[in-house]
Amino acid sequence: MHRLRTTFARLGPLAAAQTAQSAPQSRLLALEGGARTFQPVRSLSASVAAEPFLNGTSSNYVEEMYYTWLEDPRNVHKSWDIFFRNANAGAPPGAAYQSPPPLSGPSDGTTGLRMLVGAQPNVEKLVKDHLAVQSLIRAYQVRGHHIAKLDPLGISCVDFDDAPCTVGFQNVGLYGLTEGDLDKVFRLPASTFIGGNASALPLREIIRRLEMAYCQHIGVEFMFINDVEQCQWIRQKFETPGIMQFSLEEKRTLLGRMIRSTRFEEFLQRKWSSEKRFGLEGCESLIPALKTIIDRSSQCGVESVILGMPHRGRLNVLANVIRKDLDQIFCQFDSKLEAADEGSGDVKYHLGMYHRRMNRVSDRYITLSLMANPSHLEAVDPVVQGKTKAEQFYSGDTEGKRVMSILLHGDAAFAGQGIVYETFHLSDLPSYTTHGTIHVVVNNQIGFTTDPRMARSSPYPTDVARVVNAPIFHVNADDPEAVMFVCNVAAEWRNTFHKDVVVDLVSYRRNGHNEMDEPMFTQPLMYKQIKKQKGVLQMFVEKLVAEGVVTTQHYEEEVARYDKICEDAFAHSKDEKILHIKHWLDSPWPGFFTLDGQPKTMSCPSTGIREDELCHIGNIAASVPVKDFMIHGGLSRILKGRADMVSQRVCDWALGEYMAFGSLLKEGIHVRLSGQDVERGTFSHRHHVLHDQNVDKRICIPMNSISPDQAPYTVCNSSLSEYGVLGFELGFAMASPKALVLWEAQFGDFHNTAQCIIDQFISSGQAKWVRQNGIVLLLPHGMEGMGPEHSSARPERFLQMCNDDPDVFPKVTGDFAVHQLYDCNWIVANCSTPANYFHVLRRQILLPFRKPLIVFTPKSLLRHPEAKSSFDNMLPGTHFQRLIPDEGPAAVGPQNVKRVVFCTGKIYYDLIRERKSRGLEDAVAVVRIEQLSPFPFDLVKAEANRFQNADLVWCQEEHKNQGYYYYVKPRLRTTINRKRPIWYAGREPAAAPATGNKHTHLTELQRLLDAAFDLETSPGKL
Ligand SMILES: Cc1ncc(C[n+]2csc(CCOP(=O)(O)OP(=O)(O)O)c2C)c(N)n1
Ligand SMILES: [Mg+2]
Repeated sequence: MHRLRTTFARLGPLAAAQTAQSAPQSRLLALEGGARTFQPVRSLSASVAAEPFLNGTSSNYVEEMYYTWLEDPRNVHKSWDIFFRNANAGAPPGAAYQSPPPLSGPSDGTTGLRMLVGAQPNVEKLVKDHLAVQSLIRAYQVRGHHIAKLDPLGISCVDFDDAPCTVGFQNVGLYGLTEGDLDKVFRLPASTFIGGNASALPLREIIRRLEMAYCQHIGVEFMFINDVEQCQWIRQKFETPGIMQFSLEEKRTLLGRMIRSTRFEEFLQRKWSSEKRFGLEGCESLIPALKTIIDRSSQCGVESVILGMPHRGRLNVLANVIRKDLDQIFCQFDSKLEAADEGSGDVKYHLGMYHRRMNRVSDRYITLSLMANPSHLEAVDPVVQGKTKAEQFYSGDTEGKRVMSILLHGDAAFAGQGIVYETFHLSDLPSYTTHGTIHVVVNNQIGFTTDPRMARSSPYPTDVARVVNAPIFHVNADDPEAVMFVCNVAAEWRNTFHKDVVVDLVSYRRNGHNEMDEPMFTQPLMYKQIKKQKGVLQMFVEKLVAEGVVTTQHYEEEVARYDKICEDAFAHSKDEKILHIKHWLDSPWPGFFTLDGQPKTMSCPSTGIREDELCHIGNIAASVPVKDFMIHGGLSRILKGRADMVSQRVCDWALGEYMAFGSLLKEGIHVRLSGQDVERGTFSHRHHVLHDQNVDKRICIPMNSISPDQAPYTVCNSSLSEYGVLGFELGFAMASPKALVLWEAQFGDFHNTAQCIIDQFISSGQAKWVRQNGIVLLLPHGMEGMGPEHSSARPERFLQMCNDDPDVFPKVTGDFAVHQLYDCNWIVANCSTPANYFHVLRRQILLPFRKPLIVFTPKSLLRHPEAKSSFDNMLPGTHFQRLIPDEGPAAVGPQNVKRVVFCTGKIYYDLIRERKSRGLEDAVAVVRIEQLSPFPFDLVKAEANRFQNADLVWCQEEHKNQGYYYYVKPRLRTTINRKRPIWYAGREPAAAPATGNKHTHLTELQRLLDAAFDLETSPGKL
């Protein structure tokens, strides 16, 4: 909104000028400022001889006279007035000039002078011509890219909806100009830089320069940008005559980079001709493009660059941009090498990398990291953004001057994947901005076998970037100098405006989708053309030799030198005996592990805290630590309720969370909670950000007032995105192990739109890429009669992906709980008490390693009078309870217990209510499994053994094909060694997670409670 207003104000004067059509022409011209044509000058060349006072040296003076006359003819001497009237009226050479009247002549000053024609009609023509030229210039700026020679193959199918071309010499008629106007001189408007030092040019030259700027190998899309200053900046970068020139040194460096890029792929092709590598052939200039961006950014002060990219050209980027040792890359091709690390590992074109080195161009150190990523195209985009944001945050880089990201994209994926759009929409949000990302599209005009006509509905693959006003630089990738030029501009843009920018490398794909793939099946004509296409390196070196920049001999020596580097590395790679995925780590955590990458201990201290700390944090949670701050009356009651709880030494869910966050902050751990409406909390229970009821935008975050040396607390409402925001937070959590990063879904079921992040990164990231991550997912879950949506966070899906073996009872030795956690791929918990929630959050940080944590969180329990915890359960010595045994009468006389009902989460409260109403408190024990995965085999076994005479029941409120049933069933059976039957009390299988009918909901609930407590009949067998 703020931006819109600014834009409107800036557009103001222009709008006024546009509506001033009825004003006298002279005034109109004056309003247009410098945008004026000067007809006498354009007739100069023809009339110099006839009107000798018009010559090169007097032209400035004549021009000034002319403009003064335009503003008001009375401001100049009568002789000039007559001259300009006649000239404008089209007087032939020599006829416009009349001798000045005598100074003592008649007062009107015109007597005796020959006025050829009235000035009015020709001033109109003058205005029209000037506007026409201005429109033409603008047309080039807006649409020049339509006719730029972007496609190296010359077969481009960019579809502009058959809109006719509006630029070019042949189209001047569209603007009311004629061929005869081409040699007339026009004053240039302030909105162009094509003149250089000249303020006026003949129309022919204007067009020529515009064609040079906008219609060669670079197509610039930027005129949709709302900010006038930004548009001017771009115009200056592309229009200034002679701006695209490089020194000999720069050209030679560029050649060297092209050699490396090209010969690297050729080397791999020679050595491993039948291996998939997703080579870069056809877009080799990607390597100099990235190197140029990095060099320029480094010169501008950037110290760390985080890259995300898909498969195409990845090995080349690792080798020639990040500078991974070539032997390390080559040994990845050796199928006989054994893996040194646990886990699945990943294919070579998905692995990441981290490297710090000196940048030779800037003479400064720079850290480059390429994030490991799954095959799912574009999924890594938000992850890169999150990691970049975190690095900026932890290094105090509030404006993104030192840390930046570069994202690479394929043309088909950039247009097709919605996550690209979600990521763009994070780019300018205060808690998510990385202050500008440089996007580079490897636009090879094909996606696997699909050509752009079938792959997108927009003309360019890059149109999605327009939503955030990012300028888009299309460039013919067969022109390395043009590529280098736009990459420099892109880096400067990012450094100047700290906004996103796109470089679209229009190229082709010389091979099929991979090296084994036959492209002629589906794109025969395109590939016939490609076969004829000379390689970009060859064309470039021919050009440089012709220009005298290098000799053929120099070129050949350079090629031989690089080939030898590859050969030597290949020889070394044979010495490698074992593959270390650890060498491909993209986010090291220095100091967190031992030098061998192991946890420093294998135990976890108590997660409880002192009573005075609980009270202090509780009181902060109940206060408004800012003077004269008026909060809402309803909130005052909530805060008062918190204060009462503190005095009674109890916590509800929100206060338990407060205690966990507050205590970690006090211990120097940064806490970041992100998601939709998390500041208040979907269920209006959290209220971490208070709003002054009288002052707009005045807010207060009491969590940041816990202690003067605490770590900062970040709580941020996110955009309405799950995929993008969860990916972002995952990336944020990757940067440091000393932070608790949480993402909360509005309702648990919405996590399914982020499934890709969960499947490809969270559940399997460590196994694939040996990197750990302690992200926490908070997923509101529970069957509360609210219908099929909003009820289930789909625990079954998370549990299905757990890696603990259901059929093997583990060895219980040492600190079993910690070892189990170390071995698991993630932790799944369903806490039934605020204290346990408090402990599980704190344990995330106090563990000597990091694992993702999935917590199913309550809705109605947030306000349930019994869902409260005493401070006693949070004091030093206490810890997270993986299982909460029955502590009532059943525990006192276990031999009398007839049934043990195992359950998890909210159903516990329904069960104990029902048990009480049936008077079965000593006959039925209710045991809560709080940590579902890794499964607490040891504790479940102890409970089963305790109640030897009881039958065993698994009770859940979810439908049988959902919830926990299929996960706990084999594990319970393994625990009791299949010696006792276990029964099931729960809902029948169903397609939808819950009924939409309240009555049915209650009937179903009662039925499952009946099944759980009817001791005479056994429910269905598990
Ligand atoms: C989300 C997703 N869907 C489908 C695929 C399968 N796939 C792999 S590469 C590819 C084509 C990608 O085309 P483009 O983005 O233009 O990149 P290019 O391969 O041309 O470099 C497809 C469809 C994938 N990897 N990820
Ligand atoms: Mg493509």
